[in-house]
Amino acid sequence: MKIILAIVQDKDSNRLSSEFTKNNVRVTKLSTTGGFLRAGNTTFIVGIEDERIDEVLEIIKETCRSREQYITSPLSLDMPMDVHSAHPIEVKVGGATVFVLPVEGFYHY
Ligand code: 2BA
Repeated sequence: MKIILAIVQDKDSNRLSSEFTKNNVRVTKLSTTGGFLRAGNTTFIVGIEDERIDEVLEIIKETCRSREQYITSPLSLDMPMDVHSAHPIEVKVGGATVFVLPVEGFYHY
């Protein structure tokens, strides 16, 4: 068994939830915040048998899109405000950032 942690954009999270449910993939959703943009995103925790990992990765890949976002405010509150920080910077976010982790034990009481 493995744990798949998938960080996705909020805009894709409902569709991804539905796809997981439709394909009988059990999942837990967390509301998370990206450290760089400091904007909300969604982290899915999926506990899955080894032989279904590719199937789950394919669902994520097919459902999550990458998008351009623009940052117009300074990224750090410690950063002094100057004329340069007012320029919008383009950042490409997603489709999904995915980690696959080993599981030592699984108990369901
Ligand atoms: P954020 O940290 O808000 O990052 C949003 C996007 O900003 C990133 O998209 C990337 O394009 C850019 N970015 C992040 N850090 C940067 C930096 N130091 N310099 C320049 N650009 C930077 P993604 O790479 O698609 O990441 C989307 C979200 O996935 C991230 O939101 C974060 O919540 C998570 N994430 C990405 N890589 C991670 C990692 N290695 N560990 C933990 N979480 C990660």
